Amino acid sequence: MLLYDHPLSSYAQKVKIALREKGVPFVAQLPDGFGTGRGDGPFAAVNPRTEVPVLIDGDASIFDSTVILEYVEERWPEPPLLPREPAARARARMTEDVCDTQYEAVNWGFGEVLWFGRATGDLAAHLGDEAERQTRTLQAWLTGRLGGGDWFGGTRFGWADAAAAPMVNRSVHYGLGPEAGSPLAAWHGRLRERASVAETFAEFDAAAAEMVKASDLYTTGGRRREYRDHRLEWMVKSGGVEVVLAGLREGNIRFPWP
Ligand SMILES: N[C@@H](CCC(=O)N[C@@H](CS)C(=O)NCC(=O)O)C(=O)O
Repeated sequence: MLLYDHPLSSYAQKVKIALREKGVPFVAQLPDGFGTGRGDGPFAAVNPRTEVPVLIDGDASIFDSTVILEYVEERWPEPPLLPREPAARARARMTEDVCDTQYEAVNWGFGEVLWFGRATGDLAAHLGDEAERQTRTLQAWLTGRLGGGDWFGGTRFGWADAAAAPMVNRSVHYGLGPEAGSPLAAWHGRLRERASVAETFAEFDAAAAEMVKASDLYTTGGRRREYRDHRLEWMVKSGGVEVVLAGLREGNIRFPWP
């Protein structure tokens, strides 16, 4: 089984955690031409959006991390990641949805500034402040959903944990992690001790160290960053419309297919 992957992608991390929880072996591969938006080649053939993750399982090729997660849960039901009770299942899926849309966008936007230097001076400081404020809001929301449990579903690691893990861990990487001693920090500590997550976070750490060296890839290096839905919204609502306009002028950002 092949997973088109980028180790920094929170969406791909969510899928890898799920596969590892279920003990499903896979080979992770960075697609050729990733980040260019090129519409030819084997990657675009299986996902016209040219986004990771994509799971290839025999004749089935599946894109979108939520769709993949549903597939993985149905194809390898044990151990289950979703709880049995309908309201609890909906709750897990809502946590995932907020992580995939609002939380991921904040992390991504902060990365555009911190890793790729898309803003400098006052604008960079402002976007950094916005990322921090919004991160705190999202972490407070997640803390409420965690409640007094070890995991988001209570006593069992599950769907919402897999979805939230890469988001909160990315904040930790940025120095915006939950306050030491808080329930969310304790949850993050438990995550790091779990084999499926530890392996996935180690891949993230290795790729993040490389990213620092390749920080001009998306500004002068021929790659064009995809500005889509929640990410584009984040940049605009947080005061970075100039970043979008400059990227369009310089041809180093793109919008999604088609
Ligand atoms: N909704 C999709 C989003 C996937 C996505 O945006 N992936 C990013 C990496 S985090 C990507 O591959 N972007 C393509 C690019 O930057 O060229 C999912 O959940 O899988």
